[in-house]
Amino acid sequence: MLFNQATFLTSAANLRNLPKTQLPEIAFIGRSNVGKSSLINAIVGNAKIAKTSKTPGRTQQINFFKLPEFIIVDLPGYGYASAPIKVIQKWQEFNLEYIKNRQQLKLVFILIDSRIGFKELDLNLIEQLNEAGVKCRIIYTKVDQLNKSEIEILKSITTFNDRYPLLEPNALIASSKNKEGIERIRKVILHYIIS
Ligand SMILES: Nc1nc2c(ncn2[C@@H]2O[C@H](COP(=O)(O)OP(=O)(O)OP(=O)(O)O)[C@@H](O)[C@H]2O)c(=O)[nH]1
Ligand SMILES: [Mg+2]
Repeated sequence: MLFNQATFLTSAANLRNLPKTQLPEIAFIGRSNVGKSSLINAIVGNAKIAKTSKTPGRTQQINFFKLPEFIIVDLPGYGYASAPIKVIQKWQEFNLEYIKNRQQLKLVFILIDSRIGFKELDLNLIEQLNEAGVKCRIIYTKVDQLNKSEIEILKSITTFNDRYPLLEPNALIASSKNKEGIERIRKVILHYIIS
């Protein structure tokens, strides 16, 4: 299967170091500790490819993972992180520079911790993605912490789309722990890299 052929390609801390490929890219962004790196590992079926941590702010550069036909991008988290505020602001500026300048970026998954919900920074991000003309889609993470009816409620949420036309209406759900929702996310990725 295509997904388990992922390999680490490179890390970048500024625009000059972005990999010079034309392959389509799918990026994952969200608050620190929301589960971005864990989700990437679950999607590619390799628990060690993206470094995960209990300490928020683990991913401090943009990490690129290469698959045969596309690239998965792990973006540094925003919100709280165990790093000085100036350093965090720098990652955020770089995240936005990447998002605004990357021609081959097909979709940004915005991860929201299903137990916490949306924060102001998440809404700011959706706004900025819309201004940049980049499609985005919500994934609620860590749904292994919810019961069935709470999960059903999350799946039925289709808000914000009238305000943010580039936000795809149907949110996805995921658990890196019990792998719920992972196959669906793989299908969605394949859809966007060919569109
Ligand atoms: N219960 C549960 N915990 C999870 C899940 N995914 C991640 N975690 C935990 O959440 C913590 C953060 O996970 P990461 O994948 O490192 O989060 P991240 O968003 O990459 O964090 P930064 O790189 O710091 O921005 C770790 O302790 C993980 O074990 C999940 O699906 N379920
Ligand atoms: Mg990470």
